[in-house]
Amino acid sequence: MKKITHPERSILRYRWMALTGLVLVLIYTALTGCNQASGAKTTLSDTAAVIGEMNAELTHAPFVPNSRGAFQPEKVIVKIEVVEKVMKLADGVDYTFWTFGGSVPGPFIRVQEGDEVELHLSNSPGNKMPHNIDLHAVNGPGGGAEATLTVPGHSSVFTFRVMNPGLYVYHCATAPVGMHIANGMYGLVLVEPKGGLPKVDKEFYIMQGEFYTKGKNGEAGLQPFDMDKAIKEQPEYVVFNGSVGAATGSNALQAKVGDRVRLYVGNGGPNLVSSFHVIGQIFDKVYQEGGSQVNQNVGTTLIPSGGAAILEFTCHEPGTYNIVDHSIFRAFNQGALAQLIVSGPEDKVVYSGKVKDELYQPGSPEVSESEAPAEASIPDLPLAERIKKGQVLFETNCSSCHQPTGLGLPGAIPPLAQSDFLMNRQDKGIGVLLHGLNNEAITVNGNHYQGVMPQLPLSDDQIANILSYVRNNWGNKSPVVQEKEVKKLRNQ
Ligand code: HEC
Ligand SMILES: [Cu+2]
Repeated sequence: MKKITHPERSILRYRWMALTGLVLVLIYTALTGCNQASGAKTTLSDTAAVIGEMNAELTHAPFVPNSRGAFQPEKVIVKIEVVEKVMKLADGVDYTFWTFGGSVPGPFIRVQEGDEVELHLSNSPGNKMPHNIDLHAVNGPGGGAEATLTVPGHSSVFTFRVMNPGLYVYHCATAPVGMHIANGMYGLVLVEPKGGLPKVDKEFYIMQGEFYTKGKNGEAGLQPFDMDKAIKEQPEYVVFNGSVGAATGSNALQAKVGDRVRLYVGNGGPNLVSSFHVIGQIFDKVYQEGGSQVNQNVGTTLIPSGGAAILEFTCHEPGTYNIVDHSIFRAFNQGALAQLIVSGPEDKVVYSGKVKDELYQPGSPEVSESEAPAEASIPDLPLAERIKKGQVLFETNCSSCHQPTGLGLPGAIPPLAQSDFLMNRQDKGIGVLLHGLNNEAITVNGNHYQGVMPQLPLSDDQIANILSYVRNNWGNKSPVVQEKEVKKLRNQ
């Protein structure tokens, strides 16, 4: 403290001014109900008492670190290494990712309100670019970006107090910022409120992001970043957890009937806003934008670029649930698809499944089975005609899942192109189209699938057309499928 050397009078005047100031502040506070000043003070004195020191448990998506449980502020040391490396973006497609901790998204950081975080950011000596980290959980310039700008072969350290509970995005903010994010540099930090979030059975970490490759979606090989497409916001891939199929099929999230599930969902962007939805589930609790406001009973929630949300629901019914960006072409054509497989007993009251399937032909007189023409009287059509009609039917009924290429979606939807499962079947695939496949485990060309192929309301003639087309396209070859063959199996 500096010694006061002013004459007595000025000290008095200073005291008087200070007192007036304080009175004014009190009046202002009383009038506006604004207690920011005292609020900030409380937070600071609370956070001042940091007991102990620990290394943070960091996890890669879809896993989430355990809650510490003990709610007293600690000094938490978080060590993240930035690694630039080639990894798979889609089947046959590679990309040079820039990563926090070697994965996209980066590690999940879980801390508690009041903690002091000591963040160590190392830039691997093999890297080419400088990097840094901007954590949206930081109160301070650049969210830490300025304090952590690090060249390859160096390491930076800074500390921050987490004073606001919530779920926050972190990302690299080194110029060109968009490019660092587009290459995969993002992750989530959860600041648990005092007392913690309520306990649940399963917690998962999902993060969306887009990729802008020079080559079109599906074009094989190592794909460079395309700045023009990024500026125009026209990605080739929109994915969850860093690659197409990162959380589908054998990588799907798993839960049981009765489980309470909590999803920590982030959107790294760099550009798109996510219309996040789990097909067949209702988020009975949504911490909107990762904040403290809880919304209830939501079907689709918006997650801004650079934002997050905490979503909860209870699994009532077994099955495979597709997790999508409901800007739906992104899901079925660009990769924004994950899956949750719920196992356990069915509850027919909650969900009956299909109970009936009838032909619906408004205008034409009802045709009962017995009056329908006998198999023998149904005419055969030539292969070329069936293929032509079948192609149109395929495009409207099947290609959204099996894709126009017939290649399906890795891990989620099996291929029809050169499918040994389809081509070796005695019934030519008629049974699959008549009845669908309800969560049956099947193997197609050595890959395992367990999904739902819906039973579609198709007539015998239509099924014959579709199968004639499918079984003679994309390198498949086999005889025509006739309507009477379908009818015969339907009547069995
Ligand atoms: C909603 C998505 C969806 C639609 C629409 C769909 N399928 Fe499927 N299909 C699937 C899934 C998922 C499976 C795998 C089911 C399993 O794992 O048991 C499958 C399996 C199949 C199989 C057996 C596996 C294989 O690859 O050979 C055939 C054949 C098939 N579908 C044909 C079709 C045809 C033809 C259509 C259009 C009439 C169609 N599907 C429409 C999702 C779909
Ligand atoms: Cu970077």
